[in-house]
Amino acid sequence: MSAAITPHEMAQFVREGIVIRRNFVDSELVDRARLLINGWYQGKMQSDLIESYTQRTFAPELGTHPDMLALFHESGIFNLVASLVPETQPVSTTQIQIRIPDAQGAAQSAKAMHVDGVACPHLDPAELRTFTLLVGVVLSEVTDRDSGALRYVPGGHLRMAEWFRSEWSAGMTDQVPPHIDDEEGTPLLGQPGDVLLMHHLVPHAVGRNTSMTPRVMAYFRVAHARHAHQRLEALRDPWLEYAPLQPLAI
Ligand SMILES: O=C(O)CCC(=O)C(=O)O
Repeated sequence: MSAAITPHEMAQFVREGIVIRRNFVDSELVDRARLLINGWYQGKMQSDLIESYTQRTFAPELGTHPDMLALFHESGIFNLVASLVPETQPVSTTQIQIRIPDAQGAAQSAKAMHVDGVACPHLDPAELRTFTLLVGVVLSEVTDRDSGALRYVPGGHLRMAEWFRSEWSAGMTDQVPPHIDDEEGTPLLGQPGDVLLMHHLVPHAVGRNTSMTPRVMAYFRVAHARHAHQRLEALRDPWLEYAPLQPLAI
């Protein structure tokens, strides 16, 4: 399988804001990460912190573990990313997100449609914690939408950019406009080792897990080298930070 993004995938990314590479990460890397997370889940997870883990990350102490970062740096993902965003800041941390089975009675809250880092419920609404590209590595089988699948709105990056240009202003508490909030989203179903590349502006949500197994994802947030200086512009121009896609996006 090609390590770089193909022309077909580039066109899909421009249109839908996502590309999925199936069975991309070597099973040995996936197994190492899963072993770590499973050990944490069984031995160290604190039930009174589930809301905080859900808002930020599960297993915070594993975010910089070499076996987690290897999913990004040793799998070939870095090359996929470089063909979309050639100049990036170093990726040095992992967000681990688990959707706990309802049957375990953890009362984990759902996440409504949002784009990361804009009007986050746990942050000052005027503060932007945006980035350029979200990379997700599937670490558990996800067979249907109610097994805790991430749900995304294909093409929503273009609709969000239009909203940021025309209606949004800093400090608003709405995370998305009503026409996005009404969307159910497409569930990301898959197998361990599948990789999602998703434009930061693609709105997404996540809800319940009626299956018997935890749904586990590792996420990496990739920021363009200049992102900290152009957060607002990047919300309004979806291709500002994707130089290789600019010729395709007119
Ligand atoms: O649990 C997930 O897969 C989604 C997480 C998410 O949307 C977020 O952390 O912002």
